[in-house]
Amino acid sequence: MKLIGMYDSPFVRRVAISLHIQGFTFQHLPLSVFRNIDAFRLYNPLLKAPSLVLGDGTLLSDSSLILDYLDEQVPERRLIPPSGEARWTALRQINQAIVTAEKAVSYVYETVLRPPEKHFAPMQERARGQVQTGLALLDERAVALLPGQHLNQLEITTAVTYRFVAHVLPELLTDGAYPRLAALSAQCEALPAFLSAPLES
Ligand SMILES: N[C@@H](CCC(=O)N[C@@H](CS)C(=O)NCC(=O)O)C(=O)O
Repeated sequence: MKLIGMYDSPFVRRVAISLHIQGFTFQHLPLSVFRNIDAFRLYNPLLKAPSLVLGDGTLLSDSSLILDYLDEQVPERRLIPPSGEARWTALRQINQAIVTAEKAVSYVYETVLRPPEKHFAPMQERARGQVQTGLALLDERAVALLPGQHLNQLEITTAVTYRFVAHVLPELLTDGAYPRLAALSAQCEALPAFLSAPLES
């Protein structure tokens, strides 16, 4: 399996961490969707990260689709419950983390990719506010890990989202703004799976 995309993408990073936790062997190709367009296009003409190329050449793109595929390959090590109320609760909560990460990515696109003369303050403020709202929702239910606890996808995606926001919008996290999230993030970032996919690599 080949995972294409950079770990400064929260979507790529949550897939890499999940692959590690679920015991898959994979090759990581740290190609940027913006700086390595020609090379990236060889794997995915739609230029979306993450892209996962399976052994038979099948391309999977979109982190949720990839994670669903991985869970099906190793049912005994699933990271999202297979069915019922537990599944829908997990998916609903994971979606809040995903949207928070998407809005932080939007903020980067608005402020870094867009040239200064094309900046539009209302869109920047909107994305910032959505990130803050998302973090508050995630913080309400973030719970510290118990020693030796197996991670699930909600914890992985929540921790990856927090770390990404810490990277791109550090000013939102001052003064202990999200204490439960900060504690969960610190615990997760010390784990081998998270260390195997460093955001700044
Ligand atoms: N919902 C998607 C979001 C993926 C995404 O937006 N990835 C960004 C990199 S962080 C990307 O591919 N950007 C290039 C583009 O959208 O053209 C997922 O979960 O995989």
